[in-house]
Amino acid sequence: MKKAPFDIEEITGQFGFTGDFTGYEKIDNGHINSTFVLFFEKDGKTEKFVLQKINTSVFTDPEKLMDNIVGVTEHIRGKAEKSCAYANRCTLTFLPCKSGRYFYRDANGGCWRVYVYIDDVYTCNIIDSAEVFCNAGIAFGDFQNILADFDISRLNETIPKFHDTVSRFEDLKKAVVENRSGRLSLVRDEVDFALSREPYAHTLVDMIKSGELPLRVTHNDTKLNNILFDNTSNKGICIIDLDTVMPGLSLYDFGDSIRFGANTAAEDEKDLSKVSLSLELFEAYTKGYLQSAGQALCALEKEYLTFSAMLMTYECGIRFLTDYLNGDTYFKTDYPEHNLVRCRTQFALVKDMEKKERQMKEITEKYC
Ligand code: GN1
Ligand code: MG
Repeated sequence: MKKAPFDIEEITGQFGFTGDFTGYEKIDNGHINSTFVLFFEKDGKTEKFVLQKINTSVFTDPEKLMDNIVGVTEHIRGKAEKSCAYANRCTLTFLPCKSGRYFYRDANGGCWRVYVYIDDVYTCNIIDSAEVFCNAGIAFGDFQNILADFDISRLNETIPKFHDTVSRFEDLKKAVVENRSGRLSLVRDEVDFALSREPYAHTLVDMIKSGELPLRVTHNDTKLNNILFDNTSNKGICIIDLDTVMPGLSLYDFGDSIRFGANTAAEDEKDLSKVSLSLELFEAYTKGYLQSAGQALCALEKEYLTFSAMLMTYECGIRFLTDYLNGDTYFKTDYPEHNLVRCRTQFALVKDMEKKERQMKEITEKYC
């Protein structure tokens, strides 16, 4: 077995695994934390756990982070136990370490947490089945409904101003001025694209300030690969990656789902001719999401669904561009141009959505 990037004896001692460790797999889905599945043999059976190394440059206060996550998962479990036959598969179960906390800090400052692996599920990075994407919409809509009565004041702001698009826009302008990576001359077109759409950045932020849009418990990172789909039913049974659950706008969650899941290409596709907004997938998600969350949404939230997809895509493009200019200090990258490639797909998708705005609006109106 190749040497693991964690000390299994130390981790086992902390989280109390009782089987024999037989190996691990790395999961390469996220851009921030590092994730591994651990395998143990016990009484002739295989037990699996997920081990994550929390990125503490991004999540600087793991205590507050885990408070949010444990609070939210307990709330979901409490409701699921009353209404659902598979309550232990509807949310994540985190294990405490020896100190009783839900993360363990090693001698080098590394921060680790563990949850029980949920079996017989799959995740997707790209989807072509409208039916499964409709199920994704239902799953994120349900997530919002279940947490509608969770006391928002209990939530810590794990990353301040996370979807504050005005602040993200200012971050980009600062990165352009500082040009820390020396790459500015390579990205003039992308910077111009971002700057020319500044009004986008203000739209929702202004409506929060004026009190027109309500803050809700939101996931804030509703990528398709943050849903576990049941192997048999194809239903989205469990929402994962709860690090950014914070007060926010329902529109952030809707928009980010469309950004990632209704794109006909991967987030880091180099061939921009493959990037487009699938109206079929957009319709499927809208239908599922409004079916489960629609009743809770106000008229203004419904009116801005299409805009939110454009905004979240624009914001994500800005974030990748900012990181490229800053020298790739935030998102994990596989090669030097990775953030620029990701930025270009996002902006190509924004352009395509701008062309399809009228059709998108017709779809949201149909299901509202
Ligand atoms: C990051 O870790 P991951 O891949 O789920 C990021 C999201 C971005 C996303 C872009 C904490 O999510 O905000 O939308 O990459 N998470 C954080 O793919 O910044
Ligand atoms: Mg994440």
